[in-house]
Amino acid sequence: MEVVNYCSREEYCDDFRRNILRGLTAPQKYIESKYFYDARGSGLFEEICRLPEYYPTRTEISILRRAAPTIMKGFSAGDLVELGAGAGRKIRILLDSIEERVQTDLRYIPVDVSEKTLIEASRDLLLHYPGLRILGMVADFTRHLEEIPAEREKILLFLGGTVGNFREEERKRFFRQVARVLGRKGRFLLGLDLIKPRETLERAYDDSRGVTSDFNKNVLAVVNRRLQGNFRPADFRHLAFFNEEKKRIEMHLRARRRIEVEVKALNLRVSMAPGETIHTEISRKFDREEVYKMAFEAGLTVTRWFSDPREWFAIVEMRAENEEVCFS
Ligand code: AVJ
Repeated sequence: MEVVNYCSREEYCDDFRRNILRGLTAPQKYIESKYFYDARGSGLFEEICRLPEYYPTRTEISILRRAAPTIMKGFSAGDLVELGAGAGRKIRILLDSIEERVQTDLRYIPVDVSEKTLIEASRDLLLHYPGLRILGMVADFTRHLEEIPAEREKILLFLGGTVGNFREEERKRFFRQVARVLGRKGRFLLGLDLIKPRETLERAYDDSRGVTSDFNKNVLAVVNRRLQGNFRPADFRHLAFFNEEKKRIEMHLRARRRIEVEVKALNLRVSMAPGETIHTEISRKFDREEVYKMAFEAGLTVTRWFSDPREWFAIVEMRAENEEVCFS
């Protein structure tokens, strides 16, 4: 196993400070959802994935199981690049679908901002696939996509529906970068949550056991710890609703009373009126037409569409549209 690191702590902290300052002084206060995932937040997210109401993870895994042989057919030499790899559970489904008699020369390239997660997951994976080559990239997939090795044919995986957390302009930029990185034969596998009845969506983001509420409020503890803040999570209520016009779940933290908070490291005082909210997440839901349009705008073509019988979630395969050449 080899690991390369593209993230510096200073850069991360500068970015964090800037983002929090901007978000907490905006007319509609916000905190970006990428900051949910410290150690406790990642643990709470794992717990969310096991909730009966939270359908995306379970649905995506069932789709992946069925699609894996088709996806992997003929791909015996090349790189499997996974953005936001996490615990590495999904890659196993792909590796397990390769017929045993096939000789492979595959390399797994997990990309994750957490070096600890990356190394632990890779060690674990090596116990099951001793011959697998692994190149871990400690990197932020919104910034370091160009660092992905270009030489070999690749499948780029971005699963879990995380693309739904991007704002529209971030998503466009991301897709264009992906198109560039893919190269001539590369494929992009994207996990997307689809539009469905409001009740199902809202239950998934406001579960009866309150795990999503804890997950949402944990972001305040992240700000407190990193920037010497004194938010009291109990002063806020978890709010999650489907914004039909914008086709997205929104999560907010709503002040139960008047709030006066100090964020010492930013030299910032924050006041909130009762009922005022901090917007903490968007989770965009898509339909087929829109996916085709997004792909097209970035110079990508949809080549396969895998879904579940209820069409609650999709794994979409795309390729970059390249100019034709006279050799191959
Ligand atoms: C990690 C982006 C897939 O948007 O559904 C889960 C995060 N937020 N419950 C999502 C999340 C609230 C999740 N993703």
